[in-house]
Amino acid sequence: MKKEFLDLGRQPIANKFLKEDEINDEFFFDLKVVFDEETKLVSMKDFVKPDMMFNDDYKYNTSLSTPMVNHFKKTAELLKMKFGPESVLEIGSNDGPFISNFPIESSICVEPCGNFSSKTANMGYTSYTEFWNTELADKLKSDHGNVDLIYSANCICHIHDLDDTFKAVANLLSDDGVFVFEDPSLLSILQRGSYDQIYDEHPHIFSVTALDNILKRNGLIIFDVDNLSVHGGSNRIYAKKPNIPSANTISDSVIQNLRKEDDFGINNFETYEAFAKKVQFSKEELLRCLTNLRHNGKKIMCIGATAKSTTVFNYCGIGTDLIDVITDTTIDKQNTFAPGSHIPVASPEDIDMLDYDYAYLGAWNFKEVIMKNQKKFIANGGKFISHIPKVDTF
Ligand code: JHZ
Repeated sequence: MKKEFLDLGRQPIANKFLKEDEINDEFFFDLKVVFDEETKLVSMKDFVKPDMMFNDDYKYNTSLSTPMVNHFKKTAELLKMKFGPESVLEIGSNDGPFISNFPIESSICVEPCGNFSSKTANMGYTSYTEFWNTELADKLKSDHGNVDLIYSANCICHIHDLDDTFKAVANLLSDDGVFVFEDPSLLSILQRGSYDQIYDEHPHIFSVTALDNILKRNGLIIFDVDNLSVHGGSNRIYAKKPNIPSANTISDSVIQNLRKEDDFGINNFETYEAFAKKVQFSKEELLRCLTNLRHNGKKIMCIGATAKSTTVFNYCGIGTDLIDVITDTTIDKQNTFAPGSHIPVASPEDIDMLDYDYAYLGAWNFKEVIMKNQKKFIANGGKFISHIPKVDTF
């Protein structure tokens, strides 16, 4: 039932920023993308073993991103107001920007990366350094009882076995509890052509349509959907147990999102074939743009050593021949080499932006913040390059 539509070539572990002695011993896999005719789910054809990506060396540190910290604070306030939960569990709590808005005594963190679960543990939260699955849910239920709010951001789409994931949630959730999770939206990705949101950590890219199908068969139903602007367009899904008296009726947003996706063609394989053509064109245009600038003697760097930029650089074959250096505010990514492309990653403080003519936006999702911070570069004639929504300089 699974039909392949996109081949993004050989890719490394997207967040595995390398020390010099790791460069010659890198793991690569074939990144192909498939569409499941039955559930309408878009997934990677072959998955990478979770512990190769999520371990004590994991580099994506949410609290270092001010816009995301603000996002999680607002989300926590909204969920408290809407549901007033007495107990909370976060799946994939990273270093705690969401859970830190809830009381220590009634909140639980699940996070497989020990470098981050130790941070929430040090803050006082009960933290399990584990992957989410039915076994862990059973253990949590016997240790703590049912939970009123289970929340997860940019994590559920990282888990291979969705049936097991949702069964585990349904088992642990209180009868009138809510499961709220947000991940990048397939519709936004198709509309923007942001193929770079596909990498090892995202074995699935969610549409509301596919989630509706898969949640239902695991004892949960969607009762509300928020369309968010974070990460280039995400969906926040609200799910609950069916047939249980609850104040939460089904919102119009569910039907509206299903209809919007159907109108766009999310249920048709042809939509994905058209997307694959758009991706190929984007690659050719980006290479043309960077190569022309280089031939004209321009110096190009990149802002944001993102997982997304790993996909772009490896799919397009971009290395130090086109981009000299990447800057990133995450200390653990600094003084490393980007996966696959081996472009050096530096602290923004160590790079004089006035030495560069162009900055490629590795973190195009933070375009406004980045441009606001680069007034001197812009005043000096510096320009930006992005491939989203189409390859362009500005
Ligand atoms: P950002 C991560 O993807 C990985 P990435 C993960 N798998 C996921 O699902 C998504 O997030 C949602 C830096 N930066 O958030 C900080 C600057 O250097 O787009 C970050 O390293 N200067 C969990 O990696 C990176 O850019 C700046 O001014 O694609 C942004 O990473 C700003 C604003 C950020 O996620």
